[in-house]
Amino acid sequence: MIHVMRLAACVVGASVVLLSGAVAQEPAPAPATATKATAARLSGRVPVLSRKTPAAIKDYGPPPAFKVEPPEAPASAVWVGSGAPALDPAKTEPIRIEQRGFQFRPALAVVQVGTPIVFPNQDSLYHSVFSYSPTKRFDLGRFRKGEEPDPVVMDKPGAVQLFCEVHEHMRANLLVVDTPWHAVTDGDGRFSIDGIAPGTHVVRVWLSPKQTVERTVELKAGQSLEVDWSDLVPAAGKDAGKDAAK
Ligand SMILES: [Cu+2]
Repeated sequence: MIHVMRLAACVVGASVVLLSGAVAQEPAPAPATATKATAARLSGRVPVLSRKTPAAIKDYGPPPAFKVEPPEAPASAVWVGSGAPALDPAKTEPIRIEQRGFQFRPALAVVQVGTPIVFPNQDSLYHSVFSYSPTKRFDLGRFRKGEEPDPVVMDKPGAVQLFCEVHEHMRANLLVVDTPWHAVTDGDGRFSIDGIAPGTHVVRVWLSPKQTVERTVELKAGQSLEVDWSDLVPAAGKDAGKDAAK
């Protein structure tokens, strides 16, 4: 019932799917909405830092009774602007973060505030997903295949690190942002974000739990801007190996 007004406002926008979060509801600086004619695109390349991945199997004790698949290749994340109101969880399709091959997949995700996350276990043994991050603390307890826990709604912006209590090597990063314009890069750092309202925007590039870099772009109506930020953090190269995701 509370959301009737927001829904009505969304219908007015041309790009409901991308911009439903961009309808101003509060005095915080909300990004303007874009129409099909004015929507801009930002694409390009950012660095991807190599990461130490924790050993899945300790070199003592009996071998585990399951096969640990390799973790996903590292990636970075990019988001444009801030100040968009939260999505309505009841009207937002949940994002899946599976446990598969004894790894989180995806290992990096970026979602808008209000997005519910589901954690399906695709393995034959128990997992136990939890987060101690101040952005969202939760502990799903042990669950096995077919016992999908209730979705967890990400209700404020920030970073969430995910762990499994059973398998110490498992970890994932979830970035909760207050903008509908976001992307995870491919393994080469390439990204593309569509539907951005024209204007001057702060762009944030997440490289690791300890490194997020800002840039500012000016996007004109209908513009497709390609940036090469592959040397965004020239000094980070030599430290990249130390920058293990915790
Ligand atoms: Cu696990």
